[in-house]
Amino acid sequence: MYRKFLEYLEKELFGKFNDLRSRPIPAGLEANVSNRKKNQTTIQSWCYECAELRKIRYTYIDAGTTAQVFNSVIYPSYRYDIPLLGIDLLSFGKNKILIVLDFQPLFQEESYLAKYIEPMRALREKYNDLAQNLEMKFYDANQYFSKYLLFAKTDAETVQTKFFEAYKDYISLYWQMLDQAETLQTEAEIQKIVKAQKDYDQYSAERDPASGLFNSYFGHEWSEKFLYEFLFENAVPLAVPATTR
Ligand code: BLA
Repeated sequence: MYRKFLEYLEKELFGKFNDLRSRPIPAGLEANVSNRKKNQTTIQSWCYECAELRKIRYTYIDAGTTAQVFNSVIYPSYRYDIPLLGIDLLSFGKNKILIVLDFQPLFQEESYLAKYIEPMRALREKYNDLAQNLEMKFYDANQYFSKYLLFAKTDAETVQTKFFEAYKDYISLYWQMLDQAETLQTEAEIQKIVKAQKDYDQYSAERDPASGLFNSYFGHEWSEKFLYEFLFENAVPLAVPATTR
């Protein structure tokens, strides 16, 4: 269902960044297969880096008609303060399709939003139908999300047509923002970004609505490793009393 989204992102990356190289994924986390449910489920991940982007990761979950998920985060180099590109495309069964696409702001100050989120406004208006102001149950919409995110419950036809157009437009705008980004000059400015990206990982690892899904397919141990050693590797697992481990 979302393969063409993965392929498009991959082609863009390889076409645009000639220094793109694989970034290691910890052993055992690149892929897994589960037979716990009625459909065999596979999960596969890819990870790259280049001078401008310190971590580009994407994951595909394929449980046949039961579930299809494409999830990706692009983390810019610490020398840039631009938002992360976040993509989460989900499909469960026939009728539950959820798409989320955003430039995820590292800060919520007015000046930051004016610089990096306002440029999304025209696209958000163009794709108004895909921005449904749905309520968030897991995340806080005011942290690491922008007001111009695309977030919609939709159907397969819309995903392949209108949303694919939106996806290409948002990615193109993201590359433009990256091309125009000025490099931070002082160590203090850079350390502020290191911390902000780390905070994003911590927040995301703790809230991730997928952890239940990973647990049910791949077990708790694998899922925790996947979350804390790959998806959000700069997050530190919360201390759990030894007796409940
Ligand atoms: C929701 N994302 C979800 C849900 C799942 C995932 C299972 C809940 C769907 C539901 O039943 O309502 C799945 N999240 C994943 C998977 C991974 C993951 C498979 O991290 C990792 C492989 N989520 C992101 C990113 C964004 C994002 C980068 O990982 C940013 C665009 C957004 N996902 C996002 C939002 C929701 C969601 C906003 C709705 C959550 C809510 O209601 O609070």
